[in-house]
Amino acid sequence: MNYTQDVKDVIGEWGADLVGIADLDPLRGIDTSPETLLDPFTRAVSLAVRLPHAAFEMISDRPTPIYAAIYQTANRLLDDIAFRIAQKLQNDGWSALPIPASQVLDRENWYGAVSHKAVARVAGLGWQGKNLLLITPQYGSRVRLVTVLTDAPLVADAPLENRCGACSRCQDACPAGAIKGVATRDYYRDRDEAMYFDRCALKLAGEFAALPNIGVPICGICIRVCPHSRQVGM
Ligand code: B12
Repeated sequence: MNYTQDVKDVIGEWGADLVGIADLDPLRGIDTSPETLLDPFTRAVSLAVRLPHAAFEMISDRPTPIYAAIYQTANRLLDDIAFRIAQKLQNDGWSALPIPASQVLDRENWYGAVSHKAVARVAGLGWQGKNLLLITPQYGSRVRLVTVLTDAPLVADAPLENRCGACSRCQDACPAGAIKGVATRDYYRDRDEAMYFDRCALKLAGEFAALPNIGVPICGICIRVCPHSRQVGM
């Protein structure tokens, strides 16, 4: 337990706002690239950085250039912290692999190496909301995530219960009409259960990415309207 707490403490000092440990057993069999990605590992360190609240308050019906810049800065920070965690675990005698924060390996079907949200959910950072995003009790969805796979004997955290209830604000606000509003107790088995996925991808990667000074597939509206995101740090 002391080693786990030491690792968590140092990750906090490096700039993470939330950190949890996932047992990888419940995640075996989820889509990964390559398929064998999880095989050498038993645990994942999942961490989140909180995004500036004010950046979301500026968003009305489209992403802003400031949010586009913050998105890229957050990805760099996450990748730096993940690299340092892997370095520390490796120096302590364990194997560790940082997964890039926002790398897309398949631009037709929009997949990364492994879902950071699925890992974060198992690590107890939050639940998977109707907007398909990870919602944390502390900061709602106003966080970005990263994962470090490892075989270090870290003590795993427990998942949290879904707290979306009957809320449909993300569904009502989505500019692509992409959110179905389906409730889940634990997680959506595939993204089509929660979303008309193509509508979201088309809006973000097409129309929004083409806006002046945006250039990346972002939106932020389902994050801004979520009451779990709004109640904090105002
Ligand atoms: C490709 C991608 C996109 C694509 C496709 C998104 C999508 N819905 O899959 C596009 C460009 C459209 C996109 C849009 C957005 N994205 Co994006 N995206 C990614 C990326 C790079 C890969 C996602 C991926 O591989 N998905 C594959 C699907 C199948 O996985 P999944 O939906 O996460 O989870 C599935 C399974 O894992 C399973 N599952 C979930 N939990 C569990 C638990 C267990 C035990 C099991 C067995 C299974 C299981 O259920 C899900 C359905 O199959 C990730 C980074 C990453 N590597 O995770 C960021 C990421 C998901 N994006 C993120 C964000 C914030 C966004 C946007 C809000 C854009 C923005 N920044 O403004 C929108 C939101 C869209 C939405 N509401 O879903 C964040 C989410 C942060 C959070 N708080 O949840 C991530 C994690 C990036 C990051 N480093 O933080 N994104």
